[in-house]
Amino acid sequence: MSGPSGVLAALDVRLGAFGFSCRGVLRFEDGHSAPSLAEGEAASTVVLVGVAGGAMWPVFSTWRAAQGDGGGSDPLDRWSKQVIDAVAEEFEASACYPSEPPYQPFQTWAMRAEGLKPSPLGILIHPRFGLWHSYRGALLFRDWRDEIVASETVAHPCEACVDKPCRSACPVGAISESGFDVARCRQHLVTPVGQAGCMVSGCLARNTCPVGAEFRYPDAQLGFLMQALTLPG
Ligand code: B12
Ligand code: SF4
Ligand code: SF4
Repeated sequence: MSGPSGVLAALDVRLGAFGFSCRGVLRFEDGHSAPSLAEGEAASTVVLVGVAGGAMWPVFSTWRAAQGDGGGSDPLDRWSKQVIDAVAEEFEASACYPSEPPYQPFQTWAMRAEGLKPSPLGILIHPRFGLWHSYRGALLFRDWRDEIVASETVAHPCEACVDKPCRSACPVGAISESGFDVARCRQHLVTPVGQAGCMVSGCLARNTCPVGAEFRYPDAQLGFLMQALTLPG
C-alpha cells in the first residue's frame, strides 16, 4: 500500500490490532462487475483486508481460547467476520468475505489492485510477502473516495526465479505445468507421510519458495490451514 491517505492509515491502525492490514485498493468506475453493498447498490471503492505473515495468529488464538466452543466450526472465518464487520460499521462501509458463497473474486481483485500474479502453486505471490499472505475480507464503499489512494502495481517475483524450486518440491507431483491437482494433494495428505509432513509444517512447495521467507506462518497456523485442505469439496 502506498500514498498518503488518512482513511487507509486509520484503517491500518484499526486492523493492525488484529494482525490484519489493508491489502489493496481498487475502484469500479461504472458499477460494472462491482460487488454489491448491503443495501444492494454497487460499490465504487473496495479495500481488500488480509494478512501478511503470522501477526494475526496470536490474536486469533487468544480469541479462540476464550470461546466456550473453541470458536465453533470455521472459527477463523467467524472471528474475521466479527472483526471486519465492526471495522466496516465504524468506517461506514459494507463488508464481504472470501469464503462466503457466492464466492467473490478475491484473487481477481488482488490482481487488479496490485497487479499480483499467480505462482506455479496457483495462489498469488507478492514480492515482499511471497506466498505468505491471504485475504480475510473486503470493505466496500459506496462513494468514490479520492482519499483512499489506489494501490500501485508490484513486480512478479516468479519471473526472476530461475530454478523455480516450488515446481519439484511436492512429493507426489501435485504442482505441475498444468496447475494444482487438488485431488492428488488430498490423497497424499491422508497418508502417514502426509500426516507427518505437509499436515504438520505446511505445503512443501510453499515452504521451499525463497521469496518472503521471513513472513512464513507459524507451524500452528499452517497446521490449522492444512486441515481445511483435507476436507472434501
Ligand atoms: C474454493 C477455494 C479453494 C479450494 C479449491 C481451490 C482450487 N485450486 O480449485 C481448495 C479447498 C482446494 C483451496 C485450497 C487452497 N486455497 Co483456496 N480458495 C478457495 C476460494 C474460497 C474460492 C475460489 C473461487 O472459486 N473463487 C471464485 C472466483 C470467481 O474468484 P477469482 O478471484 O476470479 O478466482 C479465480 C481466478 O484467480 C482464476 N485464476 C487463476 N489464475 C489466474 C490467472 C489469471 C491471469 C486470471 C485472470 C485468473 C486466474 O482462478 C480462480 C479460481 O477460479 C478462494 C476465496 C475466493 N473467494 O476467491 C480461496 C483462496 C483462493 N484460497 C487461498 C489459499 C491460500 C488456499 C490454500 C493455500 C490453503 C490455505 N488456506 O492456506 C490452498 C492451496 C490452493 C492452491 N495451491 O491452489 C487464498 C489465496 C490467496 C492468494 N495468495 O492468492 C484465497 C483467495 C482465500 C483467502 N482467504 O485469501 N482453495
Ligand atoms: S519458488 Fe520461484 S517460481 Fe516458485 S513461487 Fe517462489 S518465486 Fe515463484
Ligand atoms: S500440501 Fe504437500 S501434497 Fe499438497 S501440494 Fe503441497 S507439497 Fe504437495
